[in-house]
Amino acid sequence: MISYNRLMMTLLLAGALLAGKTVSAQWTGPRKKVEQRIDVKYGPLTPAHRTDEAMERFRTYGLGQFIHWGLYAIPGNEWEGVSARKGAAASEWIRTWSGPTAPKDWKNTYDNLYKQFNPKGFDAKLWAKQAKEMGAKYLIFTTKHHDGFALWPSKYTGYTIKKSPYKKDIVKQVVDAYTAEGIDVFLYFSILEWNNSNYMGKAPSTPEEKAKFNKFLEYTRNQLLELLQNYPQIKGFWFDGTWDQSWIQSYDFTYKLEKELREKHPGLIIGSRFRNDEFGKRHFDSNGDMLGDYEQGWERKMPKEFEWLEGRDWDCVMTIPPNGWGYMKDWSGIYTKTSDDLIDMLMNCVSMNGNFVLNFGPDGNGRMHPGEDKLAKEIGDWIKINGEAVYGVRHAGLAPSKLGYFTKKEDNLYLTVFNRPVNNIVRIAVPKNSAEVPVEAVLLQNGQSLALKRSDIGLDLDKNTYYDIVLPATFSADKAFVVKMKLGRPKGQSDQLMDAKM
Ligand code: JFZ
Repeated sequence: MISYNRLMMTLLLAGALLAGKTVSAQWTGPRKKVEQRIDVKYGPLTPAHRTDEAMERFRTYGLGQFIHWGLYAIPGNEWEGVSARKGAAASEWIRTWSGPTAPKDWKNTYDNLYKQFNPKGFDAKLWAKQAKEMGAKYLIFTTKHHDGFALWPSKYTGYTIKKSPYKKDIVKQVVDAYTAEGIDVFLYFSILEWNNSNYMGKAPSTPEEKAKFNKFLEYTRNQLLELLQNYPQIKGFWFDGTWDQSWIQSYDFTYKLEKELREKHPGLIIGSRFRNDEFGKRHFDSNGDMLGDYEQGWERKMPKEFEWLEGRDWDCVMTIPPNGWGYMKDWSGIYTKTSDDLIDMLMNCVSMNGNFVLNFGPDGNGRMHPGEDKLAKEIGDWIKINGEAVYGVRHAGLAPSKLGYFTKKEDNLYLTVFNRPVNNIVRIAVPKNSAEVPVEAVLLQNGQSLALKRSDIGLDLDKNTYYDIVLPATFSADKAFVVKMKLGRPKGQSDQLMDAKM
């Protein structure tokens, strides 16, 4: 059976190949250096590393929540007892269901789902409260996914929440509720639309096509300005569906639009998935300069090495099932990530200066999946104890440890231990010339002080000094735990080891 992931990538790749273009950055290694810089007119509009308040705040989030909600929540990846797993790339892609398992006249059924969208159990305040309890500092919420259905009463299309029996503005309720909880809101917005007659995937060529697509571009601009006007509290946009040639060829329009959005909304944060340069280079322009404020390509994946990031800001958005962002009623027969998996990913991200964004897909009634409720609670319980190692921290500048992940804040160093050593010695390797070394250690969860000593283990050519922290044999933990260290000046030299003469 072909996996969702493979199917999704196949679809994306097929689209790109049909359009005669190669797929750019795949986030599988360090970026290639550009040999010679060329003149790029449609490059970045913002500095590679913004230092304003909004962006500094982005760097402290640590954990975010993604919510995919729309008409696809009604089927929940199945229809009349038949699973869409074999026929659609992901639950929120269910409109594209095809092949032998697809229901008859499925697209038409899907396009009429709005007539039954009436989530009586929806309470934005409950979601926001849960997100707060989980420890999320920002939310990315789908205002409109690829099906084009707007969860706000947009003036620019008839295909909105207003036409549903529910009627009320969902985006407003979500923005207000999360903002009231002190959680920053970012709006997910898909450019591509599957059933908008003015949209096309290929670059428009005839005058008729060009006129049509220009209408679509104007519509996109109107909707984005409308969102900024309606929900002025938002901190940014999370763009998607920007890979088609029609959009790629509209680089002059998208450049001006980004400029306009930023002018209208100072501090606005936009990721690298919004636009491309005049040579069709997405995420990074032809000179390798990032387009947008943070790297938006770490989707269901993470950099293996901190160095690959070259200091850039980034987020990692993650599903609980292998793939599938919208509601999936049936979680059986697939691996769904555990809170240990997710906390591991969270710490991996923050140890490399990234934010980890966990996706939820509420059902057609507005309720989270019971599995999501459970995970939110478990993550929240863990973060309440260990949050100090998560928020506002930076990469520690130490070589990765096999035991877990380092994070750092001022003169505090944290090691979140996922792999407890059998000898109970948490060994921290610090380069010999370090001005700062661990001088004190405690268990973050209860403040218990831990014995710490320096060990020169006598490895020839070793450039490190080791600080050994002893875990009490009586200490037991069934989840990851954090060793918090104070950093200070090294205390004098160790005794000279007897050197062999060779
Ligand atoms: C997109 C959407 O198609 C999907 O439904 C979901 O909303 C997700 C967050 O974003 O899917 C993508 C987009 C880009 C890549 C992979 C999946 N990519 O660049 O690897």
